[in-house]
Amino acid sequence: MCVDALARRQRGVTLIELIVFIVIVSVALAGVLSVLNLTARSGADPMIRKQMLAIAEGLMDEVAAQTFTWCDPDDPAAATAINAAACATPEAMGPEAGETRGGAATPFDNVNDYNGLAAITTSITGTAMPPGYSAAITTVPDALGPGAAQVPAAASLRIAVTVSFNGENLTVEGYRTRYAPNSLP
Ligand SMILES: [Ca+2]
Ligand SMILES: [Ca+2]
Repeated sequence: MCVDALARRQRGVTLIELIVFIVIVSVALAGVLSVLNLTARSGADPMIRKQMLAIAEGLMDEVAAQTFTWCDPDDPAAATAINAAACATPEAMGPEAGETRGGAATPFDNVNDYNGLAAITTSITGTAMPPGYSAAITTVPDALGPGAAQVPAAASLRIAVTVSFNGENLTVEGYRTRYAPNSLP
């Protein structure tokens, strides 16, 4: 191979070609970055979403850990009742008279006591949530599962915890079934 041919083969790229390449890549990159920037700006702040989720999950655990008895736990029939008709004081939807969340004398003692609780800004022990966050809870009778294996609405509550921050809402839903209706707190 002559020296001339070897030199041609090892020519590489010229400065002009390199500059054109850089310009094309820059334009393409600018396009991709502007889309990413738009997505990041219009999307919710991930830190806030994470905080909302943590609050919602904490409240969901609190509600689901409650008993789901037919009677108010103070009712003498609470440990034996097989339906609400067997109770002098059935556990009705929402809190019974005088009950408050985490109250010293008559605390919430059933999953359904949380139905309609709103403007929650503390944990059950009174620890304040971060400023600006608040939550609301509903518990709605809702049949769970398909066909013959279905848990009837009387024995299944759909719990919805909605956490709000600065006009944004995040809802976490879960089910609590009446699997131990005579276990008392
Ligand atoms: Ca109650
Ligand atoms: Ca109740």
